[in-house]
Amino acid sequence: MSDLTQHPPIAAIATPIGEGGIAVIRVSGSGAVEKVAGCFRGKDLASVDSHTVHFGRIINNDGRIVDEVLATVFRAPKSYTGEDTVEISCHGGVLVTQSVLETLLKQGVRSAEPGEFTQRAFLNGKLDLDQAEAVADLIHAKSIKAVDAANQQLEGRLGEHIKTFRQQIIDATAMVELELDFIEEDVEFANKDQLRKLLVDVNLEIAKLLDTYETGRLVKDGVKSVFIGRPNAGKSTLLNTLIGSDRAIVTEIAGTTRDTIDADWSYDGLLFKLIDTAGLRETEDLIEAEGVKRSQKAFEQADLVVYLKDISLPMDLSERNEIAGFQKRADQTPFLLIGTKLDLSQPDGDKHPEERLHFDLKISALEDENIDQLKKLMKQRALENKDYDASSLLVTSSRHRDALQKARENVTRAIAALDNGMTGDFLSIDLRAALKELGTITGEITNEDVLSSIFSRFCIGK
Ligand SMILES: Nc1nc2c(ncn2[C@@H]2O[C@H](COP(=O)(O)OP(=O)(O)OP(=O)(O)O)[C@@H](O)[C@H]2O)c(=O)[nH]1
Ligand SMILES: [Mg+2]
Repeated sequence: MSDLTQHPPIAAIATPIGEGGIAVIRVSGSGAVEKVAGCFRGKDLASVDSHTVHFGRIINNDGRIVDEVLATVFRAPKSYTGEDTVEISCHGGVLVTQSVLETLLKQGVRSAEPGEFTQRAFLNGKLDLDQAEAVADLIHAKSIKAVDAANQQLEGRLGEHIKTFRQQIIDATAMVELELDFIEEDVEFANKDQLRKLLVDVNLEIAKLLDTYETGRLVKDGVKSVFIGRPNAGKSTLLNTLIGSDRAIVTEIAGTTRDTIDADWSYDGLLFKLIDTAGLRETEDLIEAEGVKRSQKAFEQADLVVYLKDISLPMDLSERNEIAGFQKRADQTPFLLIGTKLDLSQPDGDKHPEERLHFDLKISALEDENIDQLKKLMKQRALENKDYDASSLLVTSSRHRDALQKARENVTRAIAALDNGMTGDFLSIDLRAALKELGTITGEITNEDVLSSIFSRFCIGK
């Protein structure tokens, strides 16, 4: 924990810039209360109790009233940052808010960097690093499931797991190092089996946590769902139907969509990043050809592929091969084959029974037929084979995943060293490396670069 007196006061507007009922300006650091008191007309804030709210006026150097405000005082260490903090609620006008901030800056308070309040909370031991990251995730969350995942992490559930792993590895290291002390006497690992079991168990637990990343990533970032198919299949119509607005241009001309079009869509708490693409066909048109290239690229990056086939038209052999090719290339990525324009298709109009394909669902976006089923199917397929419910702890950050993976590799190496009868000092090196990796998740071990990349994601004032 750092020395609270070392942090000079910083200030920032904590609410979005714009007109609103109230805006909040946050001031934190050593001497923060006294600095605010210097431009506050009302009770002497420097002598009030912690966690109290006071009505007063912010007055500038010329004695002019800047605004009527409420000042909430928090004394260290019982504040978000762990430092003396004042939250000033003022009228939510752009100029008023800016003037209050400027008055504070003239008192010798510095403007805060993005995320600096949360960074101080971390440096002052109020939050682990993974919890600080959860604060940013919570702010950026675009779906209820992403909010749930961030809240689990903010509660410290990930940190608890990491601390348990670390403790188990520390125990193992202690066993190894005890043996090292006796190495002169050529003592065999007395507790070799016990040590091995400890390491195998911890690796299994790390692997279980790692397995949640695939779901965690989808929950946090959204399911990249790519609509592909021939021109005129109804891809743009479906995108517009799902999001409920005319985001993409729809015409009866084949080749209408030229570029990929993205739209966020939430369904049942899960965010989908829908991507409409240019219809696939050979074309001499340079712009359309570039569009088709982009469709292929979007396909390669998809978390869910939705191939749309107009079932009012017969399926020719080349399209059939194309679908089979996409299915094969999709490999592990969930793939849905959807028949479109069900309203136009004839029940027994299939003139090519030998080319019949299994459709996951047939829909009409225009007539709203089976659209609810499609939504359910998309969600079900996206999270298929993923052991997940709302209370599951999910690893949602690639930084955490990388560290867990490296920790696991180091423990695996230690187990191999043990099996190969290597001396304890070899095991000890691997176990210490594993501990270091785990420590980077919660922030016991960190460096400036990691911190600045994490906190630069934050807004100013958080
Ligand atoms: N009857 C009927 N027509 C539809 C349906 N869905 C789309 N259409 C029509 O089919 C035509 C093409 O639709 P789009 O959504 O532009 O097709 P697209 O797949 O985006 O086409 P490109 O952008 O050219 O690749 C338009 O005239 C739509 O109104 C449907 O469910 N039923
Ligand atoms: Mg289109």
